[in-house]
Order: sequence, then structure tokens, then C-alpha cells
Amino acid sequence: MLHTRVCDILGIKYPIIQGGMAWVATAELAAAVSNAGGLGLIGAGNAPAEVVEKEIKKAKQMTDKPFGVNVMLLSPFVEEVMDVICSSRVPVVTTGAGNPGKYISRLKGINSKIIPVVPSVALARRMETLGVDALVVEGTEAGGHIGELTTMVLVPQIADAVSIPVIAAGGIADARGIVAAFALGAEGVQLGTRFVCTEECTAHPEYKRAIVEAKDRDAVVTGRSTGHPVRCLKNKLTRDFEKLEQKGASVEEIEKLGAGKLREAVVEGNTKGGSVMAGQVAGMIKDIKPVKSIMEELISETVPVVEMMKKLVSDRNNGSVYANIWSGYE
Ligand code: TUI
Repeated sequence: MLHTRVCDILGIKYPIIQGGMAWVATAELAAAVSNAGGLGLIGAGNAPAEVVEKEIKKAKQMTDKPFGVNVMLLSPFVEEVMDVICSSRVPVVTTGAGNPGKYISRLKGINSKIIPVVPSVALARRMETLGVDALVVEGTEAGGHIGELTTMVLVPQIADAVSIPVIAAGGIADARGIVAAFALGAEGVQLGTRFVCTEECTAHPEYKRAIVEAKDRDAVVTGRSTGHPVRCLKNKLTRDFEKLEQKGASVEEIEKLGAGKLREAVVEGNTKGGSVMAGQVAGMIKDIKPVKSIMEELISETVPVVEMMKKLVSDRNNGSVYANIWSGYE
């Protein structure tokens, strides 16, 4: 089976988490992933607290399994969103785009599991010291707001630096990616872009179509000069960003161009002028399927390979770099 500490901590069957994508990760998607044995997340993004509260209520009606909320720490509503999470007793909270340090003791007080997304070894260590339950280690292959390092180099370095479980994210869309993440020392994975292209995802059909049609080099990064780099599919908007950045526009001017553009793409289906956030795996995704069939395929194609790797290591490689990795799998 594919049972790791992540399953025990979160109370889920498979250590597969759905990324908490702003506008895209609604209650419908989160509940479908949780019902299929993974952990679904509602993406709070920049939404006001009332909107997040409504999604939490909806998710509770759609699943009796654990689910979570991803809090985007750059949101102007972050304080109110944390209040709603606490009053609704959300079982799992992941955070992105910043350091969640000041919220940790409060979340622990309501018994929520807290899992920050970290882009570096230093932040991973600091978070472990503050008592978080696990880490999402996200490489630059991911969509949306990204760090600098790849999943391939970040996961093993953080897995070596901390004792809490590591959940790999960025660049994973199928069982090959899951197997690779586990070989690097992860005990769970988070997939975002793959779950956008599902029947249950409420994103506009044109958004899903843009991902299905994307080729290997289409997921590009804009906004590096602002300190908030964002990966999305190449279109008129990314070209306009490029022009602004090249002529040395101010951070304010560049960020103004991005305002409201994610909603335009996800809700209205404007894939030319909107921000079609997606990871580098966009080029690997060829279809739109039900969440359950994706989960079943991921599990059935991962388990035999993981079983083989576990056995190989316990038989012959006990003193090797893999020894610690496979001791945690049941
Ligand atoms: O947060 C994400 N991905 C996102 S958030 C988002 S909404 C947005 N839109 C426009 C601009 C900015 C955000 C779309 N996609 N992923 C998790 C993630 N967290 N990636 C990188 C980080 C991160 C970066 C710095 C986490 C912590 C951090 O800490 C810096 C510090 O304060 O120490």
C-alpha cells in the first residue's frame, strides 16, 4: 500500500494532496479529492472571509472526510480568513506565499494540522522548530507564485534537514512523478495542475482547455522583477508583463497589470488576457477526467513500483542513501 506518516497525521487513505489554488480550488474540487481518499483543499487566495466561510460550509456538506484550506499569506483578508478557519474548526491548514509563524499557536489551539509551503531549507527548519505538522516542499516547476529551486534539488535537502514529513509539490502530474518524489525522500505529494483538468473542477472549460493544449515550454514566469514571480501559460498577458518588465516599469505598475487577471481566466474563461496559472506539467496533461479515475490511476501505477523499491532497498541497500527514506513506508 501507499501508507506514510502523512496519512496518519491527516486521517486520509492516500498521501495525495490537491493544491489549494486560488479561484480554482473550490469546495466541489476539494470534496471530490477528499472523497477519493486524498486531501482536498479550498484555495482561499485573495477571497474575503465570508466567501471562504461559504466554501467551508459547502465542503462539509459534500464530504465527511478531512479537507483543508490553503491560506495565501499575501491576501489582504488573511486575518479574517484565519478567524473563519478557527471558528469553523477546519482540520487542515496549508499556507503559501509567506511565513505563517504568527498563526501557528492559534491553529494548534483548535487542533488543526498546519502544513506550510516552503521554498527553502532555512524556512523548513524554522517551521519545524515552531511545531508544524508537515511541510509542502514546492519546486519552481509549480504554477502560480513560485520559489527558485527545483523539486528535484529541494525535496532531498529538506528531507535531510527536518524530521517531520515532507510533501513534494511542483512538477508532479502522474505516477512517475510520485515515484520520483518518494525516491527523493517525500512521504506525500501535492498536485495542482493535474486536478484543474478534472470534471469536478469548477474552473471555466476554456481554462482547462488551455492546459490540455499547452506544450512543454508554454508555462512561463512573469513578475521576477517584482519579487513575486508567477508561472502561467504564455499569452497576451504574459507578453504585456514582459514588455513592462523590460522597460523597467515600477513594481506598482507591474502588479497593477496582474490585478483581477486570475479571476478573468478562471471564472470568465479569458485565456488570452487573463492569468492562466499552471505548472510546467501542463505539457503532460492531455485530458479532463473525473477525480476518482485520476486518483485510482495514480495509486495503481505508483504502488507496485514503490513496493519494488522498498524491497530492493531492504534486501541490498540498507546502508545507502535510500535506507532512511524507505523505513517510513508501510
Ligand atoms: O502560494 C503559492 N502559490 C500561489 S499563491 C497565488 S495568488 C498570487 N497571485 C499573484 C501574486 C502572488 C500570489 C498563486 N499561486 N505557492 C506556495 C508558495 N509559497 N510558493 C512560494 C512560497 C513561499 C515564498 C516565500 C513561501 C514562503 C516564503 O517565505 C518568505 C519568508 O517570508 O520567509
